[in-house]
Amino acid sequence: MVLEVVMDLMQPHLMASIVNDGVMRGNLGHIGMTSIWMLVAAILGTVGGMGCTYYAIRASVGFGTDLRNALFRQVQTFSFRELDRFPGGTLVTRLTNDVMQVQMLIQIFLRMLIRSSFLFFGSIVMALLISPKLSIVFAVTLPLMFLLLYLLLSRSIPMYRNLQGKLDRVNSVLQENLTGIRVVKAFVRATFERSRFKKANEDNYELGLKAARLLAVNNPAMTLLLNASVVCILWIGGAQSWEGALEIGSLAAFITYVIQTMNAMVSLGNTLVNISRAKASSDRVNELLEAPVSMEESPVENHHTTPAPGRVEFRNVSFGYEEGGEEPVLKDIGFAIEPGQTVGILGSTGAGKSTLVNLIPRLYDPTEGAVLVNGVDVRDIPLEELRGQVGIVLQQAILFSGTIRDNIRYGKPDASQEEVEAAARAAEAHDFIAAFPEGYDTVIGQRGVTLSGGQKQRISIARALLTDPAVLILDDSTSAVDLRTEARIRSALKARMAGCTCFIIAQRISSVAEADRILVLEDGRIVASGSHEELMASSDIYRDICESQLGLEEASHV
Ligand code: DUT
Ligand code: MG
Repeated sequence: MVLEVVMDLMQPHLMASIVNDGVMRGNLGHIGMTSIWMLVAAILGTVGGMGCTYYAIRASVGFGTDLRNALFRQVQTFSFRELDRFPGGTLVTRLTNDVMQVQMLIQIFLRMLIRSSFLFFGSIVMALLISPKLSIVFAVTLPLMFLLLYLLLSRSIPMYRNLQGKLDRVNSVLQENLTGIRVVKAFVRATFERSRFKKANEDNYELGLKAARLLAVNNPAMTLLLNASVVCILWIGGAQSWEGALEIGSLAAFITYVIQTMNAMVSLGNTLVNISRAKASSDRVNELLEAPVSMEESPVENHHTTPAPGRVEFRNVSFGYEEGGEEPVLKDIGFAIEPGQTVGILGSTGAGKSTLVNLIPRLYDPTEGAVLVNGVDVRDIPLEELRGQVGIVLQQAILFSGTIRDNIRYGKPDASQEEVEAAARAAEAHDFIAAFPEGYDTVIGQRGVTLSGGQKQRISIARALLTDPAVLILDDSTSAVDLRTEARIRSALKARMAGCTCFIIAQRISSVAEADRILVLEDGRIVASGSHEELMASSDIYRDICESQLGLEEASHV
């Protein structure tokens, strides 16, 4: 860049030499020589410019790539709490659009900002060298120029920052619609969504137009100022040249330097606008990078390894999603489950069942009290080890794009075909998988769209079974499976997971009636606990639930 700018600064100087020493004195040889020098300077300048562009792009693209990697790494360290704070949509925007903006900024910075500042100061120095007297013009034009720029920037910078917010809005409406497009269609809300998008899009357009108008007024004003100063220079410089104090070629070069100075200022202004625009993006990127990760691994000296099998204990556990304030979701939960026992958890929707089991593999940390596995606080067990021992089937079955086999062995990538098949059989998934023409090699779409809800649930159960966990948690994992299949899964599980501690969350009494222990959760508290027979004898709440389901399809079974 320095090479390009120096060559740019040389050109008017060489031009002046051609006029002064060549044209005015009729020296054809000098004209030829100097022209060649001008050509050489132009070529050198171009080479410098190309080199600068290449390295600027290389640096900025490399920076963008590193930044995206760093962000991705950061997101991977997030616990569920941070994931709640940054929903998927904004993560995508931040990792793509915002990183892109910052990347552009680096490039602009490396090229335009450096070029403009060098050109600005260089041209002033060159002009001073030609005629200190004429340079007085700068004393008038520069302050005026700064004033104009100040007016422009002070008004356009907030506008552009706003514009980034409008763009965010367009992106988030788009994002929401893409993920929810099926719901939009099912409720015939396309017209509404279209107008919502149109509104966000037009807001963006209008603000963009307003900012552009500001620039449209500014540029002619700058040009006016520029032309006025050229007239002044011609006026004063013309008189000097008449008196022989200034050669005509030098006057022409001087004017060129003034024009370069002013152009550099205009592009400096534009660069500043761009920078302020990218500032919004870089703030958003930083917010993500600097988000404190709430779930720290405890120091190594506190670490305990827990030999399987899994004994699970809750000691006076309370938990709230919002820190402080709000009423907690779980209140003073206490129970202990011996290895190999099966626990059923019942409770109306929103009672806190999923929240409770999520504390076992430490997807969240309790606000008060402690969760213990084999007598050790889960916070003192290395995360990887803990989660290796606790297999959880989350309430919402999420599969990855890829083959069914790869999905099942997600937690144990080196599992053999026999192991995969055995897990699939226990989850009652083998038969429908084998019925696909390509069997376990069947590729499923991005969210497993080619499978039914019950099929997805069974594949996620197989995925959890394959890792042979000491503690298995099924969070309403058979809700989309018919009763007969569910009963078969239950007996297969009993055979396969003998000795494993199981937590089964369910809505149907029949799913948990055989459990060693049933916990009934209501509004974040355990209101009844015991085996089916004990609860039938002692708990009104449990009997109520039973009676509401008895007489329905499950009566015979229970
Ligand atoms: N909740 C949150 N944030 C979350 C998840 C849940 O605030 O990320 C609230 C909603 C509800 C309570 O916690 O009031 C308990 O939710 P949970 O998902 O534990 O309820 P559930 O018993 O599993 O309900 P369902 O049977 O509908 O799965
Ligand atoms: Mg739930």
